Amino acid sequence: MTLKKMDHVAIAVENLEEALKIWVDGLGFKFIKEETVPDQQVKVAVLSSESEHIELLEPLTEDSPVAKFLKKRGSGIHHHCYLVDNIEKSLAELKTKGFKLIDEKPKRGVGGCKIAFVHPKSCGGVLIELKEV
Ligand code: CMX
Repeated sequence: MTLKKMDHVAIAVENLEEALKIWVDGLGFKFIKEETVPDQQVKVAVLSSESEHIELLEPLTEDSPVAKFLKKRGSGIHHHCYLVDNIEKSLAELKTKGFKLIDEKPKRGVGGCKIAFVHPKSCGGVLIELKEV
């Protein structure tokens, strides 16, 4: 399988408006867009620097993955996302290699892209998102 390149790092936040003060007003990231992703129960702010982008994730519901993460660990890096050419093929390859998949089939992420998550227990404690654009 080829992870083509990193797409973004996602950061779990309690409140997007407050987080934007840090990342946009303070650190100088450019605000690209805000979007709700119903499949993942999050509101997402996409930000960019000159060469990369990050996503800030605010949970929409109490029992969503990001809400659980915040309760357990507080605000911080939630996952890394990597681009792949063919997400179904990549998931099948990772499964064959013994990785624990959270999503056996892709879901819809920001911009309607196909996305799927690989469990942090299989990836040295890091939640990995695969994305096909
Ligand atoms: N990174 C690293 N480890 C994580 C983690 C994360 N983001 N989220 C949970 N974990 C760890 C927990 O710390 C816990 O570890 P221990 O057993 O050592 O304590 C373990 O995974 C289980 O965690 P949990 O709190 O019991 O949570 P669940 O098992 O219910 O869910 C997970 C964990 C990863 C399966 C769930 O968060 C998930 O399905 N994630 C994928 C979807 C997602 O995160 N969506 C939001 C982002 C959407 C987007 O960007 O579009």
